[in-house]
Amino acid sequence: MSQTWWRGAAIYQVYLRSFADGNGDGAGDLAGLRSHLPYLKDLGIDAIWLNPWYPSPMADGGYDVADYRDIEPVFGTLAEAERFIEEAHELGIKVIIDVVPNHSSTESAWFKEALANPAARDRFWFADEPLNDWQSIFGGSAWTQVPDGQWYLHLFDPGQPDFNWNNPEVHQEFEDVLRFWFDRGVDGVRIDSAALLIKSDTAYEDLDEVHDVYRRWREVADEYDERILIGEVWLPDQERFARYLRPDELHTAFNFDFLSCAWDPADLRRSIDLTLATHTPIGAPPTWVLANHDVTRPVTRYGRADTSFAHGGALHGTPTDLELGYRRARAAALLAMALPGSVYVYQGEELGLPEVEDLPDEVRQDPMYARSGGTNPGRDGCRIPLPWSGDEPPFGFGTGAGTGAGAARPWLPQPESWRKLTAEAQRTDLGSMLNLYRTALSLRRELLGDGTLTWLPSGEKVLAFTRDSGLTCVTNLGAEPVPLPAGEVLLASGPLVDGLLPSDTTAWLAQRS
Ligand code: TEU
Repeated sequence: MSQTWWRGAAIYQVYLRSFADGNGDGAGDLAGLRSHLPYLKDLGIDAIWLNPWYPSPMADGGYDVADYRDIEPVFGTLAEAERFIEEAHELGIKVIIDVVPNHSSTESAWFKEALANPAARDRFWFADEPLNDWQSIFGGSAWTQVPDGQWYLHLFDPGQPDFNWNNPEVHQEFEDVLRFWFDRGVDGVRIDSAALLIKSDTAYEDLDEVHDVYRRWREVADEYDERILIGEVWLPDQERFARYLRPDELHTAFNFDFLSCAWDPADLRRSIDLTLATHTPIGAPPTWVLANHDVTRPVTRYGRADTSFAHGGALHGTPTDLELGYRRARAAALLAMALPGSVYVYQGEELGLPEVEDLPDEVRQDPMYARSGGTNPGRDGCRIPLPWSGDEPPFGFGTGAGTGAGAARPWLPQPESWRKLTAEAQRTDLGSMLNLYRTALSLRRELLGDGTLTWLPSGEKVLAFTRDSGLTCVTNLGAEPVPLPAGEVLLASGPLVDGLLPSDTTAWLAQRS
């Protein structure tokens, strides 16, 4: 791959706990991931991004990190992680890991030291009383009291104490952590909650000093070949967002504006234009994201009356037309994959998995659910263990799971109806979501990726553009079928009708020369 492999990459997000269980204990692990590397190679992705794989009490699915230099025993060992990195590289797949610099875990050595010794509290935000009335992003107060009476700040769960980035030790620690993983061959890091690190007494989002952190991190990354920094930056203001992508800061950042869009031609076109307008002048490639481990799955979201995504708006029990959502998710995938820049695929997206909305309350694990008093269903519904094969749960998720007495069930239950959605069932079905993704990713590799886009004239319910290679992408978001421009149809998200592109369908065409 070129020096700039990441500019046009297709990056597959692995939520390790739910990907594949290699030892039958009910939780996904590195052994499971390693055994499915050929599947990912065959799917046609360029890189894997793994959610946190570090030792963790799992107060927030691993985003509460107890040790940044080791692997959670449920997932495997450091030696296995190194083996995984080598095996991925042998297949030509890059490896991106998650780094969580905003907060730690109450089980981290630093926090335990701070609890034991009030003189060792400066790496976190401790105070005699809460310094403000901030609310945790998961609900409830952002301050928790410790037994000796002081309070500490946690923007997320109480199990996730925030670091004090005014302390130089915190800077040094994370630069060392980056080197620790780059030395082990990791190709990039996804930076969790990247805009929240720096705090004043009254604000914590997007303070200017945060850019100094990333300038320094960029210097560290540049000590190595082709290592990239990817920001998780949720900011409504695109000008502010673009500041993270200046040439001496992060390489790319997730495009949450696009992810949050309704299935609506004007909204999508606005977001695409805005994205290109903010990225092009600074030379940063855009990213296109439809799903991740925090977001209602697109098949479900696009089947509702309100197809946009907003945090806290992930309410379950909303009437949903899953067939409609599925058709739109196919069309959206081809649209996203045709846009210039890199694209993310969240595990299970390629299988067309819906959100699981009917989990029994007692199995829900996301702290958002408990901390909102149950008013927010949380994010467990998009984190259900993948269905690989077979006719009944656990659908090949675990080698041992469910096959004998004492075998553990997957950590979240899978719906019976997923028998139709297993990777095995979809492999031989040419019309399946899996084969749509596979074909699209292969064509994308040949004809798309980084570069420019030219809009074509079209009706207002249609998005039509060509790419440098001549590939034309047309998405019909209107109710009526529309004619296609001249050219050979290479791929379509659904069948054409009398040569016309039906509602909620995308086609890719090659121009006739
Ligand atoms: O997410 C940051 C973030 O802002 C989200 O928490 C978002 O507000 C929430 O998911 C609502 O849906 C990152 C991770 O992606 C998320 O999984 C973690 O829970 C969070 O950081 C804390 O580490």
